[in-house]
Amino acid sequence: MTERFFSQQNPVKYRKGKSKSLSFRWYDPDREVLGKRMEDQLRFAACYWHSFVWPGTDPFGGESFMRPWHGEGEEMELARAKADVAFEMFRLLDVPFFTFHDRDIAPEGDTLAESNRNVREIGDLFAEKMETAKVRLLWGTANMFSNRRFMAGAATNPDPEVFAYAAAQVKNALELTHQLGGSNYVLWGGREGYETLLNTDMKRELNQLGRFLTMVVEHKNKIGFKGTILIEPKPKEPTVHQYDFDVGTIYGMLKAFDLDKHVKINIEQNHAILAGHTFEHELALAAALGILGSIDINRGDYLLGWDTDQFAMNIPEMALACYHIFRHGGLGTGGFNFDAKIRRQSIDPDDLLEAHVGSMDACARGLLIAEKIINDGVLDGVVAERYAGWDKREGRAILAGKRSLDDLSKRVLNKKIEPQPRSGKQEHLERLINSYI
Ligand code: XUL
Ligand code: CO
Repeated sequence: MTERFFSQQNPVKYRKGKSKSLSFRWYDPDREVLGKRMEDQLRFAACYWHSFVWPGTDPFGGESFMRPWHGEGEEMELARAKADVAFEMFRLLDVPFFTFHDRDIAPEGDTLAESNRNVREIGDLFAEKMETAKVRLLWGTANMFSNRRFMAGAATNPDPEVFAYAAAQVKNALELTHQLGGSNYVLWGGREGYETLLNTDMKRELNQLGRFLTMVVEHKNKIGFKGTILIEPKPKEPTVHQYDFDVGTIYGMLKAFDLDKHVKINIEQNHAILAGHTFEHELALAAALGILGSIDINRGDYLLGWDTDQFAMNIPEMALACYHIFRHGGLGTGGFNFDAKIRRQSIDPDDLLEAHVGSMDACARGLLIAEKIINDGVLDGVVAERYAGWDKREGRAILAGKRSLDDLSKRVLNKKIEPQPRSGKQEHLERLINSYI
């Protein structure tokens, strides 16, 4: 199945200038950018679920891709065939990382014991393939949202038996991630939210979520997993209101449960938009709070109100995102994970390659633009100048808690202080940034 799935035989390469064959125009893994190889800065990952699990359905239509491993057959055989094609795609794209949910890689059994065994069996196959493949695991995660047992949430379920089941599932997925040398473990709160307040005790559910996250961190330490635990915010969908709403909400939650030193955030572009933010807002806030961990790179359709998870192709957007990521030194153990799906009509296997290559190029070009903006310090100077007063004696004293309302009132009244407004220079800066793009 592997040989015949993609028409391409050899890994996609960087080629200078225009080329008719599928090649990278901007993504040049060995090129040094901001002190590291481009490949080591961007740390691209291809995801298992959208590329190999999703069959092309939408709310109005069924399967459109008709992949061979979605047909009739023994389920574990099909899972192995799917793994062969997945690793073939990782090789052709020359991506350094991949990501998966437990349920993406192996069929669910009649009991959790059987499901766990299936997942571990395919995990062993991954380990075997990874001995000779270049690809590494960026992160693993558990799917605790597809099965109907999770319809009222996993950790935030009103039934403690569902909480326990979710805990047992995460233990298996976290241990497999550790076994495969994963750099991170992700928790996206699939159905950790509510549909209606009429049947919901929010205080209990939030406490349950805090307890669950604490147990994950405790188990990570127990097994000696050195990767980062990441939470992925999303404001809504599938539930009406999700508890992991956005970066700010998660930060508050982590503080409340004393987890802010142990957990970071995986920010997804399309989730930021659904929360009414820009991607840059979420990136800049997480960086400012010291909890920027990794990103799921994709884009929404600005005309549709749901999570379309399209491949990110907009270079100016990527440039500004890269600016916020790399001016703070990059993503550490994180990376750029393509939590992105081809459109339902892109039914040719090679469309998967086209999509990843196009988006890797858009990100690479964004990074190169960001490098120039960072190196020239264009924005740094303006921002530093704007806040300069806070670095002077009086500004520092206020922030250090050395001034009271009385003190400040006296000072303003005695010195007859009348602050002078200054321009925010927005259009000047927009013009400047455009000159880099
Ligand atoms: C859902 C989503 C997930 C997470 C992993 O919107 O983004 O695929 O990335 O569970
Ligand atoms: Co995601």
